[in-house]
Amino acid sequence: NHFCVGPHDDVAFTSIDYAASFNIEGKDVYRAMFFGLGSDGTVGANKNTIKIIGTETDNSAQGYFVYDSKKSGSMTVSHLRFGENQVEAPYLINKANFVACHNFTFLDHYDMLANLEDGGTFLLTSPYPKTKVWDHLPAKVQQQLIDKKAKFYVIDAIKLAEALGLGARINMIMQTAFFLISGILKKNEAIKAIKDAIKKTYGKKGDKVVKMNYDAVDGAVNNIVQIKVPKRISGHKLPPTVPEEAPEFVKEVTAKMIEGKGEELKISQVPADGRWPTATTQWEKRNIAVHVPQWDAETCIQCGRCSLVCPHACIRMKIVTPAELKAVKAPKSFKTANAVGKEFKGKKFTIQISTRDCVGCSHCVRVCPAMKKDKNGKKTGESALKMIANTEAVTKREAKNWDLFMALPEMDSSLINPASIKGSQLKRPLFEFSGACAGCGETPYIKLVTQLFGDRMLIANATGCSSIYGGNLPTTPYAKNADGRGPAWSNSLFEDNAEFGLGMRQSVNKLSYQAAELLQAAAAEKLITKKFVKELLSASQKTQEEIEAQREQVASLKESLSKSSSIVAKRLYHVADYLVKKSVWIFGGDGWAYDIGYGGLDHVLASGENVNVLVLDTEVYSNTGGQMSKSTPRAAVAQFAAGGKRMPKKDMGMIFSTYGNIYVARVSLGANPQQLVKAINEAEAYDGPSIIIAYAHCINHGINMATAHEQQKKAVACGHWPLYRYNPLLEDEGKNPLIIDSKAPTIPFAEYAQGENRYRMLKMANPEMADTLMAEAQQDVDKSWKVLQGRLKALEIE
Ligand SMILES: Cc1ncc(C[n+]2csc(CCOP(=O)(O)OP(=O)(O)O)c2C)c(N)n1
Ligand code: SF4
Ligand code: SF4
Ligand code: SF4
Repeated sequence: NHFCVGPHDDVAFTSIDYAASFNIEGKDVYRAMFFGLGSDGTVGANKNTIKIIGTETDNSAQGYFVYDSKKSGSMTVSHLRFGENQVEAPYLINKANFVACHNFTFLDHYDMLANLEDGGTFLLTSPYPKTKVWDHLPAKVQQQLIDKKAKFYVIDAIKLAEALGLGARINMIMQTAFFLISGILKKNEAIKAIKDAIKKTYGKKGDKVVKMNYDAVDGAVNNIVQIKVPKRISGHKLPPTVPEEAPEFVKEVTAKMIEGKGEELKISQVPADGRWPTATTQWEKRNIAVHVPQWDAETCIQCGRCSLVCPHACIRMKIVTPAELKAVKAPKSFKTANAVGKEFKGKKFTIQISTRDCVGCSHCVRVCPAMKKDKNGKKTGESALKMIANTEAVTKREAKNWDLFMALPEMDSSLINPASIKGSQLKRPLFEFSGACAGCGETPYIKLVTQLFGDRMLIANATGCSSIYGGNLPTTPYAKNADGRGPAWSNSLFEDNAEFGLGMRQSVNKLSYQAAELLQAAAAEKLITKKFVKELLSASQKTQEEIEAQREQVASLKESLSKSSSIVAKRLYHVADYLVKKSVWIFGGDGWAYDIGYGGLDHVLASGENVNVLVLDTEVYSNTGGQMSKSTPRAAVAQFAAGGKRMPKKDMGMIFSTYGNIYVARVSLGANPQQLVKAINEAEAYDGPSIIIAYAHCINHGINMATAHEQQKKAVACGHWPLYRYNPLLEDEGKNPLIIDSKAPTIPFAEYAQGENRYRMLKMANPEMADTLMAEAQQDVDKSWKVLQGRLKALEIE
């Protein structure tokens, strides 16, 4: 009656003991475990392996796949069993014949050989040559290999995949290596079966993709190396999961979950009310990038673009005084340059990369406009940032430099203009190191909003990618500044998010009205002066300095209230913080905004309340694998639109701009970052509802993510994504409220579309339909530009 198996229930005491090594498998069962890096294709490859073995042999097969909710870059563990008889084992593998590690850095973090049985096989992808690999293993792993008399194989799958143009997708190489080493199928049979599976899986993506994967199979055959396990222990000690200086909760609870041992936690260790500490991604340091950027201080023009586009907040900038640098004992490897700009005269500018949080997407490098010059003053092809190998030496050096950078003081906000790219990037992001896909198009927008308003913002987040990487476990990316201030974040449902945000706004309003009333009552009781009440209630809180000034006033109010035993003083003390202006944001994807949450969104925007909506428009339901939404453009292939979408994209910005009292902006980070920063500042400053619709590239578009910003430029250049701002305040000033921020289309829609597999796929599958839809999509673009121009004219003030 009311028992549980697994969780350690020290609250209601319902757990019962079980034997962790319990095993009902027959002797014929072969057990293999694969430790992959999220989105490297390991899980997909293992699903194919099951199909191959299930169809090509008389074996039965079983697979369990374990992974967390990070969109990519975390560890996935595949548990595969094969047997001559029916495999019936409804639990994870605890003794494996074969263990494969698809990422070398995992060895420092996860005890994957604990499950290898004596005499079993260990396959490792390693960047080191045969003669050197042993000495790079942690001592614990060396000892396990020796004690278990393991057979040890290595392959440099990453180098091979890169040479073949597969980037980080090492799945085919590792899958082939598994078949060759395990001997489950004869070599030739295995190769043929894998290639047949490749054709089935990637056929739709075109011959080039199929050929690359065939080459990966052949490459694997020639590159697997067996290493005789030496007797000597020469490796390093395992680093702690999180550093000593991490908070207690992180050391006790988060670290266990990072290690993949969350089931060992006691129920009493988990927060009872569902509130989870923020700012914990900083302790994770996944160090998963194969390549990381390196900054050239001399070439840099200090524009801030690299920091703005980084989806993971790993590249940051600061301006400090030489004395501040001296105070933290900056070594030579800590690079600085003289700060550009009159206001920063005599100061030093620095850019720092957290290489252990970087995911190697290369966006920062690709947007850097500063070109290095050769001796003759001629521009070389290299910018102020370049990708270099993320070696142990780089990790060590940059880890130290990062700590030092973080110890430097934050910028004085009175010296920066937050409405400029550079100014916004001199502010600390309060959303960092999320588990979004490498190069995600959504996260830079969120990060920017937190840089501008994070110390006083509340976020209602719709379900979607942003709720997953935003409220992830084991760690959460919303962070705090040195004063402990950061965004308060919550996710309700997909369908009620706008209303959820409206509720936050109304609660904040109510609490600040209460504070205002109590201020009057406190003055009546002579706890404070009437003058002080007036100052608090009439304070302008438009700039960061004014906000800081109001915070100081509130702090002194609380100080005087704390000395009083009056009921009014006690009540006011608890709501006094609401005298500081709060910024309420509502985040969500297009599936939420255009479709499922549209009714609520319309209601909330029409309410006139001061809420800010940010739509992260990937033009599909990204989190669930790319289903069509009303934002999906005509001609694009998506799930539920396998033959290409036949209807045009809904123009939500235009719809909301007809209300007249809603601030509406359409933005694209890649195409016009300055307009983006301006729009976000304007939307927040507008004392009413605002909506920003942001173009967000996504892996579901089938693009080379490294070139995503070039693709964003084309989306604007072809007229698919015109940039504009509709600001009702301008009308009050006697001006046209609509400002179009992009030029008339300069390239055809097809030129943009051909850069994305979501459009190309249809051309391969059904060329006639593709041509028809493409022509119609061009008409859509032409028409919407005409409508926009017409509206601009119609709104002109006579
Ligand atoms: C009512 C409801 N239907 C379906 C789902 C499943 N679901 C979760 S996230 C998601 C997709 C979200 O897509 P979008 O709003 O475009 O955000 P994105 O993932 O693209 O950022 C879906 C369908 C859900 N959580 N609730
Ligand atoms: S490579 Fe990507 S993740 Fe790394 S710093 Fe540059 S933009 Fe950020
Ligand atoms: S984008 Fe290039 S030039 Fe601009 S701040 Fe970054 S490194 Fe410097
Ligand atoms: S929006 Fe796309 S790129 Fe970003 S995390 Fe979601 S699936 Fe990945």
